[in-house]
Amino acid sequence: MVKRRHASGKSTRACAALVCAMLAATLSAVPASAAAPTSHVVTIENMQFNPPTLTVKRGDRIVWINKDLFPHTVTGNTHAFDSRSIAANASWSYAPAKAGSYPYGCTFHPTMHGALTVQ
Ligand SMILES: [Cu+2]
Repeated sequence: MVKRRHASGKSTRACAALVCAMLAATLSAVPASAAAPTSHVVTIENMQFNPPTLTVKRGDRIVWINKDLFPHTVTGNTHAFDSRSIAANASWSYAPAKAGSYPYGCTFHPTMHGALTVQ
């Protein structure tokens, strides 16, 4: 991955710059190909993934946003993906390339479960 500086002259706001940058990249960097990928948002709040189940297409991007005051992870049960720790008010995104069913959870809180289906 090549890290690029902000190319635009847009003002950099003080709001959680990293999160904003990630979201902006997620929402604006989608190539205008024939089958444009869709972005999906899963909110992590009150120790729950919401929505708990989500069906997407290959190449779609899912953004998990942690709205709790403590960290969580988004970790596939088979470790097909693993966010590692997502801090409070931070987010993590993932674009699955392979179809399949991916139950996942939070390694910090074993009661937290979600499921991702990729078509
Ligand atoms: Cu958690």
